[in-house]
Amino acid sequence: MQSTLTSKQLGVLIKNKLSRHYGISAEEADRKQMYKTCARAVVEILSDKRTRYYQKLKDQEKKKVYYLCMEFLVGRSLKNNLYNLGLEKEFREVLKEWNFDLEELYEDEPDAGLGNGGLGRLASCFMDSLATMEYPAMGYSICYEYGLFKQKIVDGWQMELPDIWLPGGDVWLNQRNDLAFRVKFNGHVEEIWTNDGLKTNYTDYDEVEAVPYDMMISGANSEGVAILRLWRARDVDKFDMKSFAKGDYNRAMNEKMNAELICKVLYPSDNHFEGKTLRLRQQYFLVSASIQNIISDHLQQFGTLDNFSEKIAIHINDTHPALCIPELMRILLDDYHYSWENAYNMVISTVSYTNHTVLSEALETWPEELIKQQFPRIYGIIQGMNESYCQEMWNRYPGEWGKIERMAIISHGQIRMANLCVIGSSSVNGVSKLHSDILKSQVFSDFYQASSEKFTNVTNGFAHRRWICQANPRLTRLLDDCIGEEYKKDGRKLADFKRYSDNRSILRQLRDIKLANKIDFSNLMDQKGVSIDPHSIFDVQAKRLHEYKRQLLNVLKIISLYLDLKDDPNLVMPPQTFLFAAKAAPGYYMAKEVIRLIWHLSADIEKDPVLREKIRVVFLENYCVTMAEALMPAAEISEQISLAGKEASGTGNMKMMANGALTIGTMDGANVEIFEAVGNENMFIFGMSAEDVERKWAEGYEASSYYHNKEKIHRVVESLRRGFNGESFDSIYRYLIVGDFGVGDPYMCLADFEDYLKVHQQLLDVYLDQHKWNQMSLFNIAGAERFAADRSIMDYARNIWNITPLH
Ligand code: 26M
Repeated sequence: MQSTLTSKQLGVLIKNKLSRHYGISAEEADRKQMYKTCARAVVEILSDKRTRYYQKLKDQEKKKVYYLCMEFLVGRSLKNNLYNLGLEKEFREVLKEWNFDLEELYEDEPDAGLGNGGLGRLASCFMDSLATMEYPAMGYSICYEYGLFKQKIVDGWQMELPDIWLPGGDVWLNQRNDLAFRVKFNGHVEEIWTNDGLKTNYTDYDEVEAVPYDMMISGANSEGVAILRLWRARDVDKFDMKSFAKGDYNRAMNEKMNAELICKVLYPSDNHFEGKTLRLRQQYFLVSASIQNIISDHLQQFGTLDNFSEKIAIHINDTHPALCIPELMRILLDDYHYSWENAYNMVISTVSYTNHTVLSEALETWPEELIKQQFPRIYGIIQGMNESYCQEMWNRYPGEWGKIERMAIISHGQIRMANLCVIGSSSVNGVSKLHSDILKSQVFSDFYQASSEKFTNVTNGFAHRRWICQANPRLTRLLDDCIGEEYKKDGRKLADFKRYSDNRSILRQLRDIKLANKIDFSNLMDQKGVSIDPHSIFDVQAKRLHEYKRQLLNVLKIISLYLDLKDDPNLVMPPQTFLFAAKAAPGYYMAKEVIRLIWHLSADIEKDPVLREKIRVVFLENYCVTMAEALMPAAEISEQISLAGKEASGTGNMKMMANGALTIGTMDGANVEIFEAVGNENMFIFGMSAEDVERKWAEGYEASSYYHNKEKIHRVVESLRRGFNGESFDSIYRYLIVGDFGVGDPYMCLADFEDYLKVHQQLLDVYLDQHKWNQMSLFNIAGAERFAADRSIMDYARNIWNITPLH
């Protein structure tokens, strides 16, 4: 149901808000004031809609899912909500009367960047689907005061600046003081015998108040509104009056600072674990507040917890919220006096877990001592779970110590969060077919043998209404004309677009649309002082910077072309622009070196008037959701070149294909399923498979032998030592050839290099055949049908959460 609000009513709503908040008329308002006012008007419309929806939800007493995630990469909200409410036209009209341009107002909204990359963006795409399809659901996360840092590049070096999003982003948040909970840290636990048996007594703890800030997310063309509940930490009035009276203001305020530190900033590492105490406190803070909230809501509705797991599913997105398992145990045991066995069964049947990475450096393991010191009661429960699980395995696999040790939650003084998740939940899934297979055969093979029924796959998806309909209106109009609008509700219908694969007029329109989007993007970059030729091929690699994603392999390819052109400036080559967008974790040396290499290579090429006619390299600063929304529709080549077996799924790959880009990539993550969807003839696959990679490691991989024996590789690697734009990249040369501990090139760039070059050349040849290229592009758009997040969510709902939409 779209909102039925006339332009006139809307005008009144906006005028009232302007007068209430600023005491001004619409004619007097500036753009920032008008943006905030429109946002407030949307919030009011959403609140009414939510009230109706929540009544329906309550009446139907359906099972609900709670999605716990340390990150939600929301991006902007105004456009998304107006689109989903079906009110864009009305807003545009009203604003025009006062000489405001809605598109310009959109630009005034800061991104809510409460996430690092794929994991957080996936969570946000899922909220859109949950709301649209009217599943009873709620998301929980932390309201970081600073989201992911803003990136600036100075002379090739990445600089990190704080992301100040709340002034401007705060209009979307509704503070709910009435729903605050207290989270306890530190202190001591004693066990005491009472008449009712053994009791635990928790004393000397510190308390922090968790206050929810709700963000409403409208479903598209539906009655649904999803709530993303973001917790902020507030000091529990511990103001030290004594110190204050003595004039020691710092000490008087001290406690407050500590509490509020918890939600100060998002940790900026992606796929890399660092055992920082504050991060652990953030995780427990999220988990404890959310579980208390879930339990209190459930009790309010049903008056008992006996039906808890029938009515509630709790999903943990990666291991970061894993402590919700012992936290739920704790409450069931200590506050509601369930037996250990009953509590254990209730927890397992409620919780499900998604794994997002197989990288060993990303696996969370926390020192036992730290957990014990921070949350002594939780520690005791983890110990109990560990003992009972090991006992069970001991009975099943007597004498198999090695196996039991691998499956234990606690080992060598470390608590392994992934094992806790697998043991404490009823479902474990990977995020693409290949990734889920690797979980079963490698990462969790012991668990898979013991409880194969727990393991399943749910391939990722993306919010196609956001990433096609909103981001690419030109393509959307063409799709609407060709296949009708049904695909907006049912992504599967995108497949109907295949019918137009021989229609020359449609294929030409596809090319025109791409060019127009490229021109838009070039103009946008022009405003930022970056000049891009919209008539060159847009070859895009946009994702977090990580060794396994192999931005370096892409650079080596570009250097190879660069050297070819230096050797023969008359070489015929269609003009290409290589666009990179990536943030590196601030402490990640090699990632920052790769950014520096890209930057200096770019500067080097810019200085050569002949070269830059053919190849240009552009590093796009500060990649974020809003930039991605402009970039995806303009991309022609999608670089998905991770070392096979390492990228759990990828989701940028899906967004680019849906916008008509062709993929050059390895058989990794969801690329494998893209390949199934479009076939070999519509994709450029190269390099080793995950199995080849395993075999190569087993045989012994020597990067230096590639360097010494392959001429093209030698030439490219040598050029790193000579350097670009006057800067040597000996660090990268050493990384590739010498290695830190004797392992050079740990992500096998050199092993895949020649095949990559060859396939890139094939791609350029195809590009010259415009008809063929457009046809391939069309097959990719149609093939994206299976990657709608709606489909992922239906998979979760049916196979894992056991929930159904409201009716
Ligand atoms: C861990 C500890 C401390 C601070 C941060 C982290 C951390 C944060 C994010 C670790 C991993 C994080 O994200 C992992 C991630 O984004 N994985 C990606 O998930 C996507 C969605 O499933 C997949 O498409 C990508 O392949 C996968 O890399």
